[in-house]
Amino acid sequence: MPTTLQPRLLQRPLTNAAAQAAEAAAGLRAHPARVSPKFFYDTLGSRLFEAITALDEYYPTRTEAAIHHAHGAAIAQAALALTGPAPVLVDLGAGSCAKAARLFPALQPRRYVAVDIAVEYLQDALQALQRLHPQLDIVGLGDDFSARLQLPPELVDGPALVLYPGSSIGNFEPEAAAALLTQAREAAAGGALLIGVDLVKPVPLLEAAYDDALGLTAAFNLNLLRHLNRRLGSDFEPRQWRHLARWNAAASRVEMHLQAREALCARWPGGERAFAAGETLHTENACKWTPEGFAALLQRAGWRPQQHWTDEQGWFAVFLAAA
Ligand code: AVJ
Repeated sequence: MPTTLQPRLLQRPLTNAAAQAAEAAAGLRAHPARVSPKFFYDTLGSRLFEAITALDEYYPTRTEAAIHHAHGAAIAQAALALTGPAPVLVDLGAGSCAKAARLFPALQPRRYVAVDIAVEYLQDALQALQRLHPQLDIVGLGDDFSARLQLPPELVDGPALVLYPGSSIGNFEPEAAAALLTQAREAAAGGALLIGVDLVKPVPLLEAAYDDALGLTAAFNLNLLRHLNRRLGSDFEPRQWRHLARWNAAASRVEMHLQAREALCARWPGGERAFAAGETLHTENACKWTPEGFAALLQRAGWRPQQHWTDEQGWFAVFLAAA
């Protein structure tokens, strides 16, 4: 029998259930009400997102994959030139880990550190990955890095390649995005960043990507209410809400909201929130960038942008930056 490693799973005490429930309750009580998009990602939410990535309307995942397919060798070579051989690969919001796994052959990482808020989904993905790569040192970190990204120093014992694919950076408004990217630079220990960024494009394409014909995105958005019910002990009834997605031109972002179909009141231990008919709960921002704007954001966070790759239509970009 060959020796096989087991993925190690570390859970941050920071990702403390009570703190997250208090954060959700504070957002619900605010006017207008808002809840962080991180509350999409219980196990079902992670699965629904995975299904969204297969939709015709949802172009980001396949467009980013096509960029990696077309330029994979150049991207890996340029990244390794910054980190040195056999880097630690840090994957932020790893989810199914599929994007990182496709980079393993070219990068030959010495360790794969996968960070995600949905711990159980991450654990399942890592167990499957460990079977495919029995000799690779795999570490799962259950963490909410939206508050603060800080990796256990023993995991990054040399220049790391930080991977932040899928344009998840779009969930952060420019200020918060700069702060997270600054923390990512500190976490890279002199290495590099490979990050996927969704670009500004015609509004009908953007709105369709967040409001698909099958209603998967609507289900993904409504599932946040079920997740809150479990985390907070609230009594939201998803049938009382409708999914909204709209482009906010001034802020260059697609916004998702849940809109109350009727007057209602949600209650949870220690609080309640009444919603008028038509009132909204803001659940997500998906900020869209120009290549110039994103290069400037990287610089603001102390990164040195090296180069970026896009698809033919200029819909999505993959940026490489040096710490
Ligand atoms: C995982 C944050 C990149 O904003 O496109 C998909 C999440 N929301 N459909 C995105 C999402 C609605 C997705 N990210």
